[in-house]
Amino acid sequence: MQAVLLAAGEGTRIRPLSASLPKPMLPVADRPLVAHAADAAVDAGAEELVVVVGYGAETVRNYFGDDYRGVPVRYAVQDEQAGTADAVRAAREHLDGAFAVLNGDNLYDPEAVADLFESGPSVGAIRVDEPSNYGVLSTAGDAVTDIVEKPTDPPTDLANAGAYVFPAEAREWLDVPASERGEREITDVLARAVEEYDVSYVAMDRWLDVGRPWELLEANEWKLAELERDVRGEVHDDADLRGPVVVEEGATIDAGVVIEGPVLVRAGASVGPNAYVRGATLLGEDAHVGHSVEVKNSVVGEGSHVAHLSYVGDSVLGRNVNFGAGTNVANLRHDDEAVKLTVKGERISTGRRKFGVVVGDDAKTAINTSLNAGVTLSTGATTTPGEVVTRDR
Ligand code: TTP
Repeated sequence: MQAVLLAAGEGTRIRPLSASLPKPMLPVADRPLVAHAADAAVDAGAEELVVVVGYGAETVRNYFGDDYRGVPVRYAVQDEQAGTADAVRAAREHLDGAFAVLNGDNLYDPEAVADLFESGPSVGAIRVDEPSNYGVLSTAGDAVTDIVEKPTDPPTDLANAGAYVFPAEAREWLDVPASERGEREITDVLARAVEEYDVSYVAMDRWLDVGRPWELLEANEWKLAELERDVRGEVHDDADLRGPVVVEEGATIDAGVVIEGPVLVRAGASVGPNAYVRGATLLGEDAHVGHSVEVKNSVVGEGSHVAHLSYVGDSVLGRNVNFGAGTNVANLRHDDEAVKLTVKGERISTGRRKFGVVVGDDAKTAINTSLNAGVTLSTGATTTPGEVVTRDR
């Protein structure tokens, strides 16, 4: 079976992190977000991947090439992000037979994806506490009888997890009209499948839709927790690596460093001397964490430097960020309320008691900058020495 991966979106809600990389290419442990969905598809037996690209298409193509783990890869270009059904329509000419569709920005339970591929036509589902925020499945036994968007009176607690196997005929059903929010939705194609076929659902144990910056952190928490200790880089005798720590070949850990897993130090990254890195943390390729720096539960993007006397907690730093000496991040409010973050101009609760900052690519902080919890620094932003930053910039 072919698997269509939807990876044409920019990820406007995850800005500024998506400035130079489309959201599906943001790092989750040792690979881009979309590669986790590709892995689930390949492990489930996909014979071909059809990747729908648009925003940042080249980075996606460069990553997968024309073969991913022995499975041929083709591309379809969606020029305008007109909806998920429209994205699959862009791939239509490549489709031949029953096909699967996975979102390139979702993390799936891989075993459930394998079940889904075996039991098509089918849809992945996740049990949620507040179904009225989701597309909800009506069911009779294992069969889906309907799908309702954000119902006030949800028929079940089974939310649509954005993973589908469609019958070959669905290729002809992709020209659905735009929905109320103006997008051509794949769920309307699913509704047609439910009318004409027996569609089963497969409940996933775990699922995550990465839309906002803190969900990228959550995605890394999930995938870094699956790490097994593997140390290939250069580690000084006086460094102390505890638990599931991965140090890739070409990374260096200097004297006096303590690392408590799960932590992944990617190729070319360097830590120390005298640094403390706590899980779940990803230090991207060529990142540097230097003397007297503590990094906890964070993503430090490729080429970013936190070189001296700093604290970074529960934060996401993009690529080539530079934190000046003494830059400190607050990650907890004194009233113990969940930290809020700006998403498309609106302050939204992250639902997390601990959350630090989001820093766009190429941003630079001056010495002794204090960054308040929930602050976003945009791409290339700078601060002045000693500044206390309490608002986004
Ligand atoms: P969304 O998360 O709804 O959209 P997005 O990725 O553009 O993000 P944002 O809302 O923050 O701007 O998309 C779900 C998945 O489908 C995601 O993997 C991107 C993909 N997609 C397309 O490929 N084409 C489209 O037209 C749309 C709407 C989504």
